[in-house]
Amino acid sequence: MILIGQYDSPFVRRVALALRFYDLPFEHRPWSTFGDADKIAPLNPLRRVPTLVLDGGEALIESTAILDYLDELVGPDKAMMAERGETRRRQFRICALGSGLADKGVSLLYERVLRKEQLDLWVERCRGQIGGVLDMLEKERDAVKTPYWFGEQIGHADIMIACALRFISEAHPALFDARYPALQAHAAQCEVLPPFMEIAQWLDPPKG
Ligand SMILES: N[C@@H](CCC(=O)N[C@@H](CS)C(=O)NCC(=O)O)C(=O)O
Repeated sequence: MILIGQYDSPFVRRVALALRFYDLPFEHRPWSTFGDADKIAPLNPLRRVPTLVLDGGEALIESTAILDYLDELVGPDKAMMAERGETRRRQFRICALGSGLADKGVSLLYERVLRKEQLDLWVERCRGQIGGVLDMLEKERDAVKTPYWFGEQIGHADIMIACALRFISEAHPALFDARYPALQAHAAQCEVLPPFMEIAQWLDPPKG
């Protein structure tokens, strides 16, 4: 398998981390969505990452869909997400809040680096959405009594949140601060794990 995209993307990173936690070998092509768009386009006309190219040449897109494939590959005993039922729904909700948080962080970053003049309406909306999600996640993480969000083992939800938090803290440091001690502890706990230390890249934003 070939994973396309740089590890400063929270979405690419969550996929790379799942591959590592599952011990699935992969090649990495750290192509930039802007600088290497022409190389990505034949595989994914959206020119977005992550894109995961399977051994037969099929290209999977969207981190959630890619993880769904990987979960199927490793089987339900090893998968970092429940197979069905209420736990799966709750896990998907946390993943969705985390990926939405990352999405809004990316939008806000693009607004800053790609536009000559920022649109206040959009900036304020993104900031409000990021703050709202962080407030909700902080309360919920604080109430969790197990080491990870859904028990003793790390799962996709933990990884997504940690990847989103690192991205927000690098792209928008003023938005993720001491108001969020439970989330800061969650991020710190994940970032010291060997796969997180290995699969990491300082943010390198696109240039306008
Ligand atoms: N929902 C997508 C989001 C992926 C995404 O936003 N990737 C960014 C990099 S962090 C990207 O490709 N940006 C270029 C673009 O959207 O044009 C996923 O989960 O895979």
